[in-house]
Amino acid sequence: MTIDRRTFLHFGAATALAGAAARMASAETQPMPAGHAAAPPEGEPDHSIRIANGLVELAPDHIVSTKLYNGQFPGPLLRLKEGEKVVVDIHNDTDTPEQLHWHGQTVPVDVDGAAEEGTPYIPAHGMRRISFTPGPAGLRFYHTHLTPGADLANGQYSGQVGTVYIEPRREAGRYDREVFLMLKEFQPTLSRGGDMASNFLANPARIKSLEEAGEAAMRASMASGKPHGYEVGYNLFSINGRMLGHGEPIRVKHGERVLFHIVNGSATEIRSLALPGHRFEIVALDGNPVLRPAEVPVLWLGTAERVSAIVEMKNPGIWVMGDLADDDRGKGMGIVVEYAGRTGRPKWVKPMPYRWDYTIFGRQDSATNPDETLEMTFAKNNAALDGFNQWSINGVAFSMEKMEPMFPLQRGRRYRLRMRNASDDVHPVHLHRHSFEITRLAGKPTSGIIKDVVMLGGYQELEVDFVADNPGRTLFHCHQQLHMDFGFMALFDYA
Ligand SMILES: [Cu+2]
Repeated sequence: MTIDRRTFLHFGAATALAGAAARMASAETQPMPAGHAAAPPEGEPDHSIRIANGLVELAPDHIVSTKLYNGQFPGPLLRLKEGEKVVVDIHNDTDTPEQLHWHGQTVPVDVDGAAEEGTPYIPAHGMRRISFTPGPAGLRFYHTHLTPGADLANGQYSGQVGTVYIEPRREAGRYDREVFLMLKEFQPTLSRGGDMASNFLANPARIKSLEEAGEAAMRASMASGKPHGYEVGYNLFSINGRMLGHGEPIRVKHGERVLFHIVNGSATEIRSLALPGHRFEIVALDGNPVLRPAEVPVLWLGTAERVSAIVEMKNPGIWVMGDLADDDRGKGMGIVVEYAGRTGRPKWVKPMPYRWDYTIFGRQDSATNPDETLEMTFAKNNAALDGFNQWSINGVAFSMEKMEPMFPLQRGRRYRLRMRNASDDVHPVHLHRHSFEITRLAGKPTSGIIKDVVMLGGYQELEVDFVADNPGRTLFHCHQQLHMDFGFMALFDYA
């Protein structure tokens, strides 16, 4: 498809560059500490978000009490406009300070919503007003950014997740309407050893040295009498806050082209999604238009990843759009798609095996050379912290007391992160306040895929590049809540 989208992509790239240039210019003319913004204006806010406890009716016999945004789950969909400044008031009606993170946006430190970077807390029973210029365009989201640790009632285990859609100056593609989907689990519990899918990534080849290191560490831990470290499982699963079969179906017409904007709002889980008899034409990853839109039968989304995909409705019936895991779908992870004029029970058909491959959406050649490469090795210390796994980057577990930057950067340079995973877990790694380009995945050079979260397979390597063009402290972490809370974070810093 189509000249239109290609034209858009070029346009999009050009405006993104112009935006970056404008940001740098304005930063140069206003003498302010790195990464800090001017005080927000007075008057009425454009948006108001209130954090408070409330109830979510996942199904008539499954009502959960948790922290919410504006008393609803998901939080209100915020439609912002690229480049048009907004003022947002965040009220906190709870007894504990909060952080609200604008995931995937290139905002300053004091807006971003991460205490590790220096964003002020939203005080308990207080309010913070922030102001920022939304961008980049596309599907983003907002979520709480605390460190709940072993407290599964808090942090992103709660219902504090909402979608942001930043309207581009010109819309991509041809579609009839948009549907936003938020994937989210409730009622978390601790378990020993998980059942999370780990064999769904393409190019599953493992790096021998990483595997030997990881397996040796695990054997030593077991030999010392330790059990497997804790994992988190869930009792209830939902799309848009409703268990499968309990919300309104997505009502479609034959021939309609529906653009799905899908957010994985999970604290810890990787999700899959299929719609029997239909294919997804992926047009954007993490909100960024892809170079080469491609059709896939199944979506895989790591924690905090987003997919925008068009589905042409050409197979009339009543279908279950759901997770491939029978257990999770059985406990609610799905939504019914209902064609006009059709009746009957929703039908699920297990899709053929399919491996997820980011590289089909980009180019199979090398990206621009970086100015500098930063090496990172991720390791797990099994059950080392009161039964929880401890995680480290280059041997250092992040300290929430010290919050020391590990990687000093220089503004304007292009950095390559060479990430090596010495564990068997899949890690959805995330960089705050910047987007990155995937430049090598499981040994294959690639370019043109822009994201802010990417899954790194067990005992695999991954390289991403980013340009240091948004000064201040910048948090890098695994988006799996258990991993980030127990050491898997690091700070970049540049003026
Ligand atoms: Cu992780």
